Amino acid sequence: MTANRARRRFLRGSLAAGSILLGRTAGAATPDTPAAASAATPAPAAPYRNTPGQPFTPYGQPVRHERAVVRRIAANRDVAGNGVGLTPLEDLEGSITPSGLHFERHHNGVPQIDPARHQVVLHGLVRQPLAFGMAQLLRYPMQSKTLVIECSGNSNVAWHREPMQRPVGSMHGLVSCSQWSGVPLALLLDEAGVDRKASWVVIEGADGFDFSISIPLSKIREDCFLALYQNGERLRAEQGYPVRLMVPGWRGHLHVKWVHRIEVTSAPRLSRNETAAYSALMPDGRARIFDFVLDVKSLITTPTHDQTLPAPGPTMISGLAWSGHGAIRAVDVSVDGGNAWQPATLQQPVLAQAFARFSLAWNWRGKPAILQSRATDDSGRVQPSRAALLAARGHNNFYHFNGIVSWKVDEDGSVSHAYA
Ligand SMILES: Nc1nc2c(c(=O)[nH]1)N[C@H]1C(S)=C(S)[C@@H](COP(=O)(O)O)O[C@H]1N2
Ligand SMILES: [Mo]
Repeated sequence: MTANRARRRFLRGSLAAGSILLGRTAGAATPDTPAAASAATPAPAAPYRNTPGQPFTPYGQPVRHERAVVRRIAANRDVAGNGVGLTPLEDLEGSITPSGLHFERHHNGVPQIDPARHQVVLHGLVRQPLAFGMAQLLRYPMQSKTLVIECSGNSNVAWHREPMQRPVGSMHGLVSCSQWSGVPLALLLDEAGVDRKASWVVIEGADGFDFSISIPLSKIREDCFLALYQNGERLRAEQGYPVRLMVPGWRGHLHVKWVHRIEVTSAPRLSRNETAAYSALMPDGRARIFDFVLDVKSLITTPTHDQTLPAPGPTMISGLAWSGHGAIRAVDVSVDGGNAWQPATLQQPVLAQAFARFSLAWNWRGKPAILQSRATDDSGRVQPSRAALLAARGHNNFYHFNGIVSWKVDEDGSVSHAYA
């Protein structure tokens, strides 16, 4: 459906519902009800109409009315520095995650690095080992890409046997999307001169956890880069300041933060974070390891648990879709638990390996409903149902959930998480 057609349909719906609301609340409309939007008289002059406002500020912050929009932190009580902060997806619109709300996943806390003393060492199977200070790196040609990072542990509660009752962000908020700017690794590798025997690259972070990851040399050369900027400003400490690896479309744990060592090798390192962790035990007892690419996935971000639909009538269903394999081609939405599907509108432009925002105007008739979204990417891959994913991967899983997520709307308008 085109955006225009969707908008016309939604407007027709809201006009009809608006007049019903007006009938019901006539005389009692408050400025908060949608009915008041058409019935209101101009507000009395507020003080800011005739006095100067607040002074200038060196760095803008969210306004106090939005103070509740924050990451939810789940820190491991037994291991200092290990845990996550989840993006409150239900509070956001569009397809860029504000830097201060980008999810965070650390294994040993956030190191406080002085950029003047930090270096990235490039060594191993190269003609000339090199060390780059941050001031040097900043002088290389840069590229900018809008990219999703999703932790492999995102949505892991969806493997549980019972649906957990939490808002979408606190179950599925280990995914965010920023514009990242930095230096293509191919440039630095060419400068060092890569040996013919090389086939892997091991990247290591400076945090004291030995966070190292092996990535095939072909991917590193194709599109990986060292990011120095996030959404136009230098990286946040939580995102890897002063320098992090970006691996477009691949899983979150590969995006090594606080990079200080890059070793060109002929074999993967088989570090903890690519063997014991971030691999998956299959029903036949074998493990999937080096399972790199983000599967196609989508989530309805509103309505979600903890929200209540105010009244029957027009309701916006909105959410996010992404795929490591390319761009999102379509998102279909079902309001009856997957029997009938309607195409949602995608906000333009739709970028490869980035969030695509979808929406669908739905006329809720006050009856129970099950809301679902299903994404298809431009490689033709389709997001699987939860049942299909469980059948393929078994019940031993913790990582890589990309099944369809369902939200149940009850007659009273309350929304809960459901398995359908
Ligand atoms: N050095 C280092 N890099 C790291 C990690 C870490 O703990 N240390 N966590 C990884 C994991 S598991 C994920 S999902 C992403 C999270 O990136 P973010 O915190 O910027 O969202 O960083 C990855 N890079
Ligand atoms: Mo992760």
